[in-house]
Amino acid sequence: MFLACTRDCYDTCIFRPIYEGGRLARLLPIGDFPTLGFTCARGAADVKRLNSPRRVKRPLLRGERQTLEVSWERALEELSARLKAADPSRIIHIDYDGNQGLLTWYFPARLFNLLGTAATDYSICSSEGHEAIKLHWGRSYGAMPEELSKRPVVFWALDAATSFIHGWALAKRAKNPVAAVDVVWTKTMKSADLPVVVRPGTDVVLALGISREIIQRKSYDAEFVERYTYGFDKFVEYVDKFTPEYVEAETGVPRTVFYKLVEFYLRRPITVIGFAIGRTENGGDAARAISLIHALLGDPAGFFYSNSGAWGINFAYLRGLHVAKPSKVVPMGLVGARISEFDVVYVWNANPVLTLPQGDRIAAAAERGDITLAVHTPFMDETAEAAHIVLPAPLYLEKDDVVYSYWHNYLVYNPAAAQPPGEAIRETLVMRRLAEMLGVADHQLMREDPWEAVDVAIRGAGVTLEELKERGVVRLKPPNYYTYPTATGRVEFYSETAARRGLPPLPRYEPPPRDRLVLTFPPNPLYTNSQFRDVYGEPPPLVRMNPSDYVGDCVVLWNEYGEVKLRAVADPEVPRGVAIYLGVGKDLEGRPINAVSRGEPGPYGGTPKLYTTYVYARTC
Ligand SMILES: Nc1nc2c(c(=O)[nH]1)N[C@H]1C(S)=C(S)[C@@H](COP(=O)(O)OP(=O)(O)OC[C@H]3O[C@@H](n4cnc5c(=O)[nH]c(N)nc54)[C@H](O)[C@@H]3O)O[C@H]1N2
Ligand SMILES: Nc1nc2c(c(=O)[nH]1)N[C@H]1C(S)=C(S)[C@@H](COP(=O)(O)OP(=O)(O)OC[C@H]3O[C@@H](n4cnc5c(=O)[nH]c(N)nc54)[C@H](O)[C@@H]3O)O[C@H]1N2
Ligand code: SF4
Ligand SMILES: [Mo]
Repeated sequence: MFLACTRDCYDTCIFRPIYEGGRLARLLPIGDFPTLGFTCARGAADVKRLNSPRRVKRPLLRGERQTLEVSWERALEELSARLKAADPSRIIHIDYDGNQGLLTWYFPARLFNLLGTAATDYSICSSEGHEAIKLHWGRSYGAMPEELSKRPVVFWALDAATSFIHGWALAKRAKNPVAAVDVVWTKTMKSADLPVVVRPGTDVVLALGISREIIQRKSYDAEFVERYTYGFDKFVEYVDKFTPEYVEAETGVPRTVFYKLVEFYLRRPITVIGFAIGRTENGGDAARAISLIHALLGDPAGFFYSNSGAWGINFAYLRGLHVAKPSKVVPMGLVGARISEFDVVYVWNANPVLTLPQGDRIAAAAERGDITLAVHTPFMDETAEAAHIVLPAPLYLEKDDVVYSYWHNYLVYNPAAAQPPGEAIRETLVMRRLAEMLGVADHQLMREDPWEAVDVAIRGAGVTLEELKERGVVRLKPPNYYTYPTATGRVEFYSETAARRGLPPLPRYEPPPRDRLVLTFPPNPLYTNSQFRDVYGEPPPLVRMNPSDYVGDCVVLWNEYGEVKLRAVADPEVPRGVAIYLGVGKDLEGRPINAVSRGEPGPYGGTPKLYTTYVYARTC
């Protein structure tokens, strides 16, 4: 029996559950690939969370004066009455990756798609890079995990030592050289053989400069270029202006370091392109340009961004998109700003009040009574605190599900390993009951048993549910790296696919302003986004900045979105013009840090540019 961690994390650790006295006592990381016998601070604390005092155990209804525990019947009657009263386009569901199980995250959206409500574009994390890379490759998947131990690795916009610990361990244990590209000195940067500090939002220039140099030196793979690519000549012409001098002037990377990185690339490394790149200024364009270096090198499995599309799992089927569609799609970074378009907001598997740009506006709208906010969650988080209806959900260890990884190719059947507390009920069942109350239970989308839907969805990955349940873990086939579903059927240096959609055919660069302080968010080792504060407490309301940007030990960071008040530390290790807040959290007054973060969607996949949030600083 195996269990896979369902958190939004590259690693998707696989464990063996250890029982003592009939109760789940701990999770033992498997010694084999890909978990290598160790896990993180969160994986080590999961069992403890089963009995956390922060668990929601019974449905709650918030009234004028007090919050009451109520029966499921009463809570769902209230919710279905609100849903019935609202125009479907004024209902939105916000769900993200608090738990990556197929039944927990994906399947419940069926009901909302059937009702024709609004949905988000699921863009908060990685869609910008997915869509950007697809413009050239027709797909966004890349290297298989084992490759990280076979070749040099470049971690680009990713603090792998903190947020991708098994990828990091594979690269480090192999003793091949490691390079890193970041805007600050993270743990990864400090232990990389070649750390490269870039100015925020300028990675695209660095990547195009590397391509220019590879072309100039005639070090590209002419045979691959000839046989598999399209638009090489236009690309050659385009990159010509990205000279080492221009690269240095725009990115701040000294020429000596730039040449070292070029030489690093001539050793055919794997580039791990961090999802974070898509959350930066020019980030989608950077992802495009970085991926194209590997086309020049004739190495179509040379980059790794996300392998979620590699296995053939039919996520759209789970969400019922083969039959029904949302009436409107709102970029995740703009839900807070556009909250007046809605009457009912239903949340599961996410904590948008804290994690989305301007998520505080969702809480404010609920407080004013402008929206009905309902959330299905295992924990009393910020969204639950603001909600009118709170429904208790089981944690991943308390329900069976199927778990995939966006990094490795092991599909896992997770059996339930513990009893849910109180009256916690799984997501699929809540949807079933709601469907009955709303009179749509007979629709084909709701009639299909959730497990049957999972069986259909994973067939494309070459496995049946029966086989998966029997074996516990199934190793999936690596994808084909030599077919390119683009407009021309080739890897497009010059993207006809983009041109047909009215998008720039070549990666574009808009110089970011240099006179603004950039607030960015390297990962915090103790949490996954907003999770695990029940174990490790609140992260400190602290920002670190260069002494030349420091204005005092209490600082107000402000911009057009709002302001936050933080404790400040002057740190010469932080480059000028950058301010760091680790991960997700709040300010000194309990306001979400994301009250100031940038919600503006990126041009390709709509991901908000929150990691390049421009702010001004003043003393408190
Ligand atoms: N411990 C821990 N692990 C996690 C998470 C967590 O919260 N904590 N979150 C999980 C999730 S949801 C995700 S998406 C992944 C996060 O993975 P990613 O988002 O892919 O990357 P991070 O490791 O958060 O690191 C992002 C890095 O980008 C840098 N950066 C910011 N702006 C720029 C820029 O313009 N250029 C470049 N080159 N770098 C820039 C930041 O300084 C930071 O070090 O990790 C997962 N794992
Ligand atoms: N300032 C700042 N903001 C960020 C980021 C950052 O680095 N800095 N990172 C961004 C990124 S990369 C991401 S992916 C998003 C993540 O944004 P979210 O997906 O909102 O983040 P999590 O904190 O992982 O929220 C997960 C929620 O799901 C709930 N949950 C966990 N398991 C289950 C379950 O089985 N069932 C149900 N119903 N609920 C469950 C948890 O209790 C938690 O409240 O945040 C983004 N926001
Ligand atoms: S959060 Fe990531 S590293 Fe930690 S147990 Fe889960 S998958 Fe493993
Ligand atoms: Mo993420």
